[in-house]
Amino acid sequence: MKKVKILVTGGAGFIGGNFIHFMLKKYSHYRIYNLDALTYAGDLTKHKEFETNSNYKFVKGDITNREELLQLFEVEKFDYVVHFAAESHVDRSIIDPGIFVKTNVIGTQNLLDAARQYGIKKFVHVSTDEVYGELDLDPTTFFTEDTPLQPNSPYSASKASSDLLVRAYHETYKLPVNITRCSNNYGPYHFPEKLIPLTISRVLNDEKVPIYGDGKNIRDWLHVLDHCSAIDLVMHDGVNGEVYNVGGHNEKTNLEVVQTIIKALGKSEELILFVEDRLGHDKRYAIDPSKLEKLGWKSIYNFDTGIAQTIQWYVENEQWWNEILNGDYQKYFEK
Ligand code: NAD
Ligand code: TDX
Repeated sequence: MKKVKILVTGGAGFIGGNFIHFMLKKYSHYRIYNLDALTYAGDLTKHKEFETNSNYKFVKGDITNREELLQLFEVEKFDYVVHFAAESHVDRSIIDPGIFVKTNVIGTQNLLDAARQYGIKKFVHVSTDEVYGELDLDPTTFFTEDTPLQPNSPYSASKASSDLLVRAYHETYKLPVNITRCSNNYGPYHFPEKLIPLTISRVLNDEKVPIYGDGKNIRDWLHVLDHCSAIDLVMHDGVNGEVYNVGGHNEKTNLEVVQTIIKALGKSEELILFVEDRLGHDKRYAIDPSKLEKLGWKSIYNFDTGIAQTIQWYVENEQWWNEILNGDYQKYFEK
């Protein structure tokens, strides 16, 4: 049987990496191409078990390199594109916005052009709830797919820009696209610059955990495997041109998240260090996932079980995150 070819961009990162695991374990007739530039956030050790799997192929490449990308599409003739590759960390975007525009906007446009030129069944663009801006603390308000785009950070502005290009390629050229906008993911292989893995790794090392501002900002936590099942569903059944929000109604303040981790690891709350607030820090994110649920999606994880498993994973995989912490990352963290 001819294999269906899926191009996954950013598959050496956190969510793309989990998505590749999820798809290779679920389907035997898909051949996955992992296109990744291996920036500081990319790591291939997570795919070691698939190195000899004929359904998996790593391609080192940069989505901002248009010619290279067109050449790859010319040779491989992909059936699907699932686009994760991005600069993804808000704090880095505050320090250096330029690379966010280059990768997230120009890189996405290059991919859209390649998909248009060579034809595909579906282009899934993985975006974020941050494009909607922030909600106030009223717990009855949620982001829906109709919430206006009001990004507040250079990161979310670059993601919103890429979303608008994806939409335009559907409206103008009838490219079969979907956009997914998910809340904060957590789970295995989460890069330790983000709140949950940063907290777990620092608490395990008895180091202070920086909490921005008063710690009352709220995020809606989604287990990465629930996100993967959502993308799988949208890729196959999403109505062309539609946006789908992904979230599991797991709202927590940052302080609650950090306290949960400290408690689970049997350490003292004296490790908490309140520090200066993030510039433009969004107060609250919360997703209404009912449109995706109507399509057939259901989350499996609640925060209590998901965070317990995630902490356990970090305890058992200390070598993975220690290697990252001992590399160039340290210079960024100090900055
Ligand atoms: P990540 O930073 O862990 O991984 C990004 C990957 O993209 C890395 O492997 C990196 O090497 C690769 N990459 C970066 N620039 C590239 C380029 N120019 N060409 C090719 N590859 C490049 O990110 P993540 O957390 O896995 O996020 C994946 C996607 O999901 C992003 O688009 C992000 O905006 C979105 N998202 C993430 C979250 C979250 O909580 N992590 C939530 C909502 C949306
Ligand atoms: O050291 C920290 N202390 C702290 O209080 C860090 C790193 C974060 N925080 C706060 C800021 C946020 O309110 O914790 C919250 C979560 O921060 P991040 O993990 O940096 O995530 P966030 O900024 O919410 O963005 C994430 O979710 C949406 C991803 O990084 C994005 O890629 C995604 O689009």
